[in-house]
Amino acid sequence: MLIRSRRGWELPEAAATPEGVYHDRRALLKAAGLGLIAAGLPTLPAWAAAGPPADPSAARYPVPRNERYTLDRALSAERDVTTYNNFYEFGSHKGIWMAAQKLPVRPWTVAIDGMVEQPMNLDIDQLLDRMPLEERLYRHRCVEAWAMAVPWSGFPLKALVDMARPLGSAKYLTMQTFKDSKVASGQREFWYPWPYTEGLRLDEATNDLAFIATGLYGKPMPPQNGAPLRLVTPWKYGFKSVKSIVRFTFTDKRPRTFWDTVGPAEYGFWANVNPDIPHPRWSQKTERLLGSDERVPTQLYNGYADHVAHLYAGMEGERLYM
Ligand SMILES: Nc1nc2c(c(=O)[nH]1)N[C@H]1C(S)=C(S)[C@@H](COP(=O)(O)O)O[C@H]1N2
Ligand SMILES: [Mo]
Repeated sequence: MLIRSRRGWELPEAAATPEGVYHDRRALLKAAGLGLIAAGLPTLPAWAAAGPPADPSAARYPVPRNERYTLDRALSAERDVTTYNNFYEFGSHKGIWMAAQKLPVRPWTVAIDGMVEQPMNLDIDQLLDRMPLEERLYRHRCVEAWAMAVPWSGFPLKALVDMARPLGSAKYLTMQTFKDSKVASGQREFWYPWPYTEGLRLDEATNDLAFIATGLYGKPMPPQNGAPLRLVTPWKYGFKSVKSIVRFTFTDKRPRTFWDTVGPAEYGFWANVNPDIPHPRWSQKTERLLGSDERVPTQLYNGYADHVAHLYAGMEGERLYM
C-alpha cells in the first residue's frame, strides 16, 4: 500500500527493494523453476529443490462449488494470483511470495474470544472439520486499483460466528494476523501497528458474502495468499481481507485497524468500493485486471450492491467508501 506520511529518512535501507535486486530475484526464481540451480545457494530456501512441505488439509480439496457465487468475467490466472501479493509482514512490495514460504502453517491455533459464551482455542484442522467447505468465485478490488477474480475455497464467516455464540452485547468482530518477526521480517519495521488487525460490524460479518478462505483454485491456501485462514469481503477494498488469522475477538467497540492507524486520512474502517469516491491521490473509477494492461470500470460495492447496500442505509454521513 502507498502512504504519503512516511518520510524518506524513516525508511531503513532494507525496507526498499531496488528494481535491480527484484529482477535478480526473478531471474533466480526462473532458474530455480527450470532446475538450473542446485540447492544450497543462500538466497533460496531449503525446500526450493523439493517443493514446499505438504499441507495436511490437501485431501479436502477441491470442495463443491456454490453456484450462487459465480462471475461475469474470466478468472485470473492462478500464477498471477499467487505471485503478485500484498502481505506487508513479508515486505512492502508485490514480490513476497517466496519469502512467505517461511510461514509455518502447522501447528496453527485459532483463538475465539471476547464477548462470547465460552472462549475457545481450536486447532486449524479441527476447525476445518467443523466448517462447511465450499468454493465461491469472487471479484477482488485492491484500493491501489488492481483487481482479480479468484475461486476461493472456504466457509461462510457466519458459520464461525454461529459456532462462537457471541453475547447480545457484541457489535463487532476483530480479526488478527500472527505476530512473529523471526518468520515475518516486515514485522521488524516498528512503525507499523503489528499484528495486522481488521474488523467488521457483526451484521457485515454474518452477511452471506463474508467468507473465510482456506484455499484457492481447488487447493489449500498458499502462504502468500494468507494460509491457513484469510478473510474475503469482496464488496470492500482488499486491505480488509486480513490474512493468516490467529484470533477472532467479539467486542462492543469498533476496532482500530492496521491501515486506519497507519494512514487515517487515506484508509478507513468501512472501505466499501465506490468508483465515484476517489482515493485522496488517485481515481477509483477503473481497475487494472491482474495479468494484463486492460482497465475496466469499477462498480459500486465492487458489483455486490444487491447483497450489501442495505447494511449502510442511514449511514450517509460516514466515510463509507475509503
Ligand atoms: N496480514 C495481512 N493481510 C493482508 C495484507 C497484509 O499486508 N497483511 N494486505 C491486504 C491487501 S492490501 C490486499 S489487496 C490483499 C491481497 O491479497 P492477495 O495477496 O491474496 O491478492 O490482502 C490483504 N490482507
Ligand atoms: Mo490492497
